[in-house]
Amino acid sequence: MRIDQIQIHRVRMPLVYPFRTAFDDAYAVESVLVKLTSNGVSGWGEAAPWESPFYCSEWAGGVFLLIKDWLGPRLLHREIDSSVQLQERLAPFKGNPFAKAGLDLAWWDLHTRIAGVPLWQALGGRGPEAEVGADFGVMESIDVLIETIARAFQEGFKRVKLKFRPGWGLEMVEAVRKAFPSGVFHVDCNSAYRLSDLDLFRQLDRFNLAMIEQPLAHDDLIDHAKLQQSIATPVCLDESITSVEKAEKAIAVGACRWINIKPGRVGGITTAVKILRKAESSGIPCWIGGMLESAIGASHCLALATLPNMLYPSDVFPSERFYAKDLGSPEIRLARPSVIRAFDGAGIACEPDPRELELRKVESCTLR
Ligand code: OSB
Ligand code: MG
Repeated sequence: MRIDQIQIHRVRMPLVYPFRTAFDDAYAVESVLVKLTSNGVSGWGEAAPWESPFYCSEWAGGVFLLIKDWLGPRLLHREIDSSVQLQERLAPFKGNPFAKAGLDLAWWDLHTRIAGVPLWQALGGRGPEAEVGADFGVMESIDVLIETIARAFQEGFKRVKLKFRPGWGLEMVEAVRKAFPSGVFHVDCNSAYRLSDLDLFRQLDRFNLAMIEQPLAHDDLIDHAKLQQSIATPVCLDESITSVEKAEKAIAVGACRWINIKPGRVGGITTAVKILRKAESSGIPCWIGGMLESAIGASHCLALATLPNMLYPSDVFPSERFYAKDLGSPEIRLARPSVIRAFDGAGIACEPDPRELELRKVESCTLR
C-alpha cells in the first residue's frame, strides 16, 4: 500500500490518580498518536514513552519530532506492502524503538483494516480474549495497598503486580505475602537496583514471587544473568529488551526466565512477534506489558496478548482505572473478571474520540 499521508499528535492524558514507580510519580501520561492513510483508509498507532526520559531514553516530545523530521518522510509516498519492508526502511535510524513502533502499529492497523480482519486474528491469536492482571504502584500506606489487593482478588484478578522501590520494598512484600499467603504476585523494580543489592534479592526468594521484573539497570544484560544465577525467583526483563537482538542476547546469556513484551519498547508489533517466537523456541514464556496507553495502544497490546506463548496475565487495563475518559473510543472494559476482549471489527477497531483528541492535544502535524 502507498502511504499518502501521516498525521502525528502528541497528547497529554491526565491520570485519575498519580502512578508512582521507581522512576517517577506521574500525574499524566504523554503519548504520540500516529495515523497512516492509504487510498482513503486510515490506521492508528500509539507510542507512549511518557513525558520525560525516565523509563527509557525516549520521550513523547522527542518521538513526535523524530517521526515528523526523519521516520515519517522515509515512508511517505512509498509503497509499503509488508511490515518487514516498513522496518527495513526505518532500520538505518539507530534505536528509538518507541518512535518506530508508532508507525509500525499504525501500519498493522491500516493493513488489517484494508484486509477486513481483526488485528488479533491476523497475528495468529488464540481468540479475541486475553487474561489481564492487576497492577498497583506505590501507595499512601501498606494498609491501603492490602485493602486494594483484597478488592482486586475479590474482583477475580488472578495475579497482582507490585511496584517495588527503595522505601517500598521488602517490608511491603512481607506484609502482602502475610495477608495473601497463596496469591500470585510479582514485583517490578523499574531498574532501581544494582548487583550490589544482591542480598536484597536473595531475601525476596522466600516470598515465592512469580518473578522479579527489571531489577537492575535499564540497559543491562550481564548483571541480570549474574543475578539470575544467584537467586531462585525468575527474573523478568522489561526495559532491557529493546530489540530482537537484545532478546536473543538476553536468552543466550541467561539474563531472564521471562520476557515482558511491550510493542513500543521493542520497535513495534513486527519485532514483538519475532521476540515472542524466539523466546518460545528457547523455552522462555512472555507476557504483554503496558505504558498506560489510551485504548488505541492498549488494543494493539491486547491483540499481541492473544498469541500463544503469552503465559502470564497482561498489563492491559480497563480505561476507567487510569482515565476519567479514554482518548480512544470505544473504551476498554473487562469482558468478565480478569479478561479483556478485543473489539469486534477490522484492525484494532478503535480510534481517537475527536473531542477528546482536541482536548488532549499538545502538538500535531500532517505530512502529505
Ligand atoms: O515498567 O511496566 C512498567 C507503566 C509505565 C511505564 C513502565 C511500566 C508501567 C507499568 C504499568 O508497570 C503497567 C500498567 O499498569 O499498564
Ligand atoms: Mg516494568
